[in-house]
Amino acid sequence: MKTVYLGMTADIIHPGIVNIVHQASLRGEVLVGLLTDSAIAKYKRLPYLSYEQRKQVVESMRDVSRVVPQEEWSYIPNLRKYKPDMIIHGDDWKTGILSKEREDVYRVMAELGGEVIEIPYTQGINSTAFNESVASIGTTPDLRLKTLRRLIAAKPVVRIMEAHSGLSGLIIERLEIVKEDGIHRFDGMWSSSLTDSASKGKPDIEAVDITTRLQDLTQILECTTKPIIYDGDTGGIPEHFVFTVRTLERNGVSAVIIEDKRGLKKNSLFGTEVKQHLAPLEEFCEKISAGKKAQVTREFMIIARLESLIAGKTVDDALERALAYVGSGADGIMIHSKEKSGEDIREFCRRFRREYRDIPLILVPTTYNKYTEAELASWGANIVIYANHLLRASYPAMLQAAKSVLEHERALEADALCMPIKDILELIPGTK
Ligand code: SPV
Ligand code: MG
Repeated sequence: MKTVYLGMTADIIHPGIVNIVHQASLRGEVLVGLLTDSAIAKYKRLPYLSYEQRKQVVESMRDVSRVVPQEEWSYIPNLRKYKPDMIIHGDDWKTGILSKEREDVYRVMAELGGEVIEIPYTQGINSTAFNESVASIGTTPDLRLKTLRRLIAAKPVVRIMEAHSGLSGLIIERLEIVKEDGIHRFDGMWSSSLTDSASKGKPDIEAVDITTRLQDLTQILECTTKPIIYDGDTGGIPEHFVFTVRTLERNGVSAVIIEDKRGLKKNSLFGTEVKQHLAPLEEFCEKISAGKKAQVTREFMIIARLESLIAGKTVDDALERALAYVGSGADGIMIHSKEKSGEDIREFCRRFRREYRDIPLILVPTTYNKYTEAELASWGANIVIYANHLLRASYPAMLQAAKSVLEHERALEADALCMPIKDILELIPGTK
């Protein structure tokens, strides 16, 4: 019996997939290479179902003989490993992002003495179109909450951008750019205390209460599906923090980050220009434990944020605290600094990674912004947060338009600074 290799994601099983599986089974035993989350994450959004769930579905298909993991987006490693007699694919890969892969597959199959079978693509039915319609339905709090942990496991570095409104959330939800190494997109959103406060004309001193911040977060939840990391400031007193944890979980937020400061919180980027009071280590450990005990789901993450470097203390101090916080149950560590060089952060990462290889490490490179995500990942970072950029970008744009109207005493000149009316009308589905 010949073997026919078929790579698939199998998040949504539709007639197009049933057809290709059947076509494969007419030619031999069907060996399905099921793409893992990390193989998919490079090019596409994570599937709705986990690998194990997708495997269960595919294994139950009558025409499938065996399911093996395909760990890479490329078919080549599995073709070399399993040496199938044939590989089958829809002819849609002749153009677009898969055409280069097609060439490689032809070359390798020729080397292996195998054959490439192309079958006509089932018109009108494909996973991408299905994914789009599923995305338009939205998500559930449970699905959204779990996605952050899956992304951390699937991606070398998870890319998070600040959102402070439905509109900024939509940019993060939709924006994609195609680069040589795949499609780049943001993986999720940061609900920042700085930008939430600033957009209300309030200082970043925990003056905007959680109820108000949650009302605004609801706008983002309503029009997006990607995971959210919530900036919990100091977390307040433990007796209050436990309620915050449950509120966030109920809303499908994936993680809260709380910082080890106490008293009147001032924004970290002031550094030692203002008095930054660090919380005593034991006190902060208790808050983390209280939060961990309060959470209902297994997947929600409580991430401890170290403010030692912000308060002018040493990397030693930060490290001692990090180890204690992990010991108290923190699911991840965020280390913050306002130094431009990044040297303090790099040293911390190196030393922290010597102690813990797998605890997620979160960096917020607002000041040390010369480093790329790949460089930060090589230091040991799992998540990179761009903490305030959409709000900071929008303010000068608004200011410029306002100045132009004042200057010219009419709006004609400001028009060139604005998006066309047609575009804003078409931006949000359902406006017409
Ligand atoms: C925020 O975005 O509110 C943060 C990050 O806490 S920072 O402003 O750098 O402190
Ligand atoms: Mg903040």
